[in-house]
Amino acid sequence: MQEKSQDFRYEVLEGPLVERFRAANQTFEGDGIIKVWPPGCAMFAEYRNYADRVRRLAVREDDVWVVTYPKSGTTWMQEMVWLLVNNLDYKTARSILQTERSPYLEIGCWVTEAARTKANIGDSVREVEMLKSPRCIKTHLPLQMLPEQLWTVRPKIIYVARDAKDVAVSYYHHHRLFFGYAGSSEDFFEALLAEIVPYGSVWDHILDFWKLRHEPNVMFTTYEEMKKDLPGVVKQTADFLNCTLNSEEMKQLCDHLSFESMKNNPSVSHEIEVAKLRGMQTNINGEIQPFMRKGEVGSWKQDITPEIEKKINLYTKMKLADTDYVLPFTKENCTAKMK
Ligand code: PPS
Repeated sequence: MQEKSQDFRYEVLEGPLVERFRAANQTFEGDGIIKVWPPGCAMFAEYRNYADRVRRLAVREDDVWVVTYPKSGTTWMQEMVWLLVNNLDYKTARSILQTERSPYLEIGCWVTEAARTKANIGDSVREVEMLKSPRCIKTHLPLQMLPEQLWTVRPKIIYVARDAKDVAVSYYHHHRLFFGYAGSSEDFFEALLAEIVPYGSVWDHILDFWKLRHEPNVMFTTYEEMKKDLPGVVKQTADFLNCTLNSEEMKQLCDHLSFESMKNNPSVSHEIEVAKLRGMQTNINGEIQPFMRKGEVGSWKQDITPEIEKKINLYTKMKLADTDYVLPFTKENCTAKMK
């Protein structure tokens, strides 16, 4: 395991909360979770083998980067972007997995190299390096861990934010699905608030990109806006990517991007990838919900207790104090001028 880095310091996290979280995630290996400094972001321990390579990645001018905190509508935006960039090629979109068309830069760090080799999972950074242009790249990395060249080459970057409570619930189910998380949802939410889950603080992640939303190569939108006005976000994204759509094309794309359509489309529903990883999981009680789970705004109300709700509200208030971030998420708020 590489411990030294040109740009980062690593801290193996310890303590009862970390131990409980690590043990509950049955497929976490080795050191489990580390903190990467700067920015002080919790990450899979294996990321030590990726950090410098990601930071030095050769960025291309015609790349399109979809950047999000996990569970914020990444897959949805990736599908929109890939189709816009590839002349609405539905045939390829349906026949080749999205994970190949629009790779997840750092997914290799989910497991150790040995486990990756055993499960026949490739080196994700290498896959991105080998991808033909124009590349559509997915990443959940926070700003300070992204390739340096993003700010010299300046490709298009699309950031999607989602309300922290919906993220929290979706991320909890994600851990059950992908990492065999067998702890309680309360423990998971406490871990999220303590910023010891992979990718750390949802609000720090969002706020860093919120500050960049007026950069000409950055588009900032939200899951909530996509739910409220999908054609509006498709139009905004198409304009951003210099694509034009007639009304028939717009309708067909919005149909393809509907929750029902994506849920029933194995190229994007992640069913195939889940099946590949599920062999590594054991002993999870209760129902495991699919990746395409609910696709709603505000469904957290069914899953978060009033006590946790209060804690998340307080956390949100603290993180948003002294910022000009405006809740609730609306198009107007997203495009509001910085103070
Ligand atoms: S990941 O694993 O971080 O890449 O997940 P991500 O794609 O960011 O987020 C998954 C959540 O997005 C929902 N989703 C959708 N909602 C509405 N419409 C469409 N087409 C759509 N596609 C994905 C998915 O259901 C997850 O949210 P939850 O709340 O868990 O249902």
